[in-house]
Amino acid sequence: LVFCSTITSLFKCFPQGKCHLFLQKLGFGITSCLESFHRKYHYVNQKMTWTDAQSYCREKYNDLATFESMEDIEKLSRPNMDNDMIWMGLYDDPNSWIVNLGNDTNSWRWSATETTSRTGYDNWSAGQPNYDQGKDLCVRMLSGGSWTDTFCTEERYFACYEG
Ligand SMILES: [Ca+2]
Repeated sequence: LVFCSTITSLFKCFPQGKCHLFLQKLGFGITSCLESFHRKYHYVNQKMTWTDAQSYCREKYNDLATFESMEDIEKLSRPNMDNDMIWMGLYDDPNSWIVNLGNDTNSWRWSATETTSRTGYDNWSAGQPNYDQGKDLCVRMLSGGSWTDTFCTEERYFACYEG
């Protein structure tokens, strides 16, 4: 959200003609912001392992959900009584594990791109990710929207997205 509002405020200075250079440098950021604007999220009311959920989303929509801002997370509509944790499209490459998810080289990958984050956005719960000796390789989202890494073989409801 901060990321997108920064870009929006830069657009406001455009009439004075002073922001062309900034906008060129932020071109990639704008693309990401617009993609995020067009995203639609779908809650799937079936319990599956992370890998099966990924296959389901790839067949019916684009992929397991990518979230690049709190605004993205707020777009996902979940059933009122759902306090369960759900699968989202983030997973870990155990060969290059490091604790942080940033826009630098690290082990966290979005399913949709098979690459690490473009924006560096994350919403980890306190103390997460904790890797658990290499067994926590898939990411689930709590009802409040924060993330924890866990076993991929758990069967959970999940979120897909398109756009
Ligand atoms: Ca964990």
